[in-house]
Amino acid sequence: MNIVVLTGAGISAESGLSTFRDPDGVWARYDPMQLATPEAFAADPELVHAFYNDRRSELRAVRPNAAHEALVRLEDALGDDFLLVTQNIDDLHERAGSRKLIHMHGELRRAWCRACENRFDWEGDMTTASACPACGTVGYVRPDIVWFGEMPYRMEEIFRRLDACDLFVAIGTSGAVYPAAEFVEIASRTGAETVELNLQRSDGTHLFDSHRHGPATRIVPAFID
Ligand code: BJW
Repeated sequence: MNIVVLTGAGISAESGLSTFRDPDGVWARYDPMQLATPEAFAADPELVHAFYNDRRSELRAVRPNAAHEALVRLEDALGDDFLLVTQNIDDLHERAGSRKLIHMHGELRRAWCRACENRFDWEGDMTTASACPACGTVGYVRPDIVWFGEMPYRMEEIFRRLDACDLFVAIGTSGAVYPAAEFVEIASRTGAETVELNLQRSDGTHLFDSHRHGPATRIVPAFID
């Protein structure tokens, strides 16, 4: 059985990271158009750096939970027939032990130099005075994160795996952001069974063949084990 799993912010909620669109979510406190677009970064890079510096330091204080760990057991059982695609920019999947993982919206702990186009690991704060470790240029380093209006990463590979999968499982995502919101329909069209595991009904629940609702740390291990 070939399985593609898509995760969103809900899988990391019980580790202590905020989701985006819940009442206490990131976008209830901040305007995404002022922080998560290339235009926002061009207009006020220090504001955008400060937002991601805070989130990078939050990440250091949290740990993977039972849902991240259950996905590692699924990967161990399926090998090459498994692919995990996450919209999350945290690194809790890899800290739990996931290896076959695509960060389609980038990673908080990675940086991208717009002068030399290199991408590299990044710890600590990033500012407009940060120098690229590859080319030395100052002022061209940005978080390696996919903002609104930018192309998510490795989409060809993701679409190919969705076309070939037998089971598509979405975990902890509202289905509000494209192209990830369309994955369920792509998998359905090619005959895959589709399952939603989420705290509550999402915008896309009706698109899935079945759904289980509850906290990820309970419903994900129960589904997998
Ligand atoms: C729990 C839980 C618990 C809580 N247990 N569950 C078509 C139509 C309309 C618009 C567009 C369109 N196509 C493109 C667009 C524009 C745009 C878009 O989608 N806008 C919408 C708002 C309408 N999309 C883009 O710009 C994307 N680029 C693009 O499409 O390029 C062109 C392209 C076309 C075709 C193919 C390929 C490319 C880029 C999107 C970039 C998103 N970036 C962000 C922010 C950056 C990172 C950051 O700062 O962190 O990524 S936005 C934010 O939303 C973040 C997330 O990854 C993303 C998804 O959110 P997620 O994970 O679903 O979180 P929530 O909060 O929404 O939901 C959490 C869920 O968990 C809830 O349901 C809870 O109930 C649940 N939950 N606790 C289980 N304990």
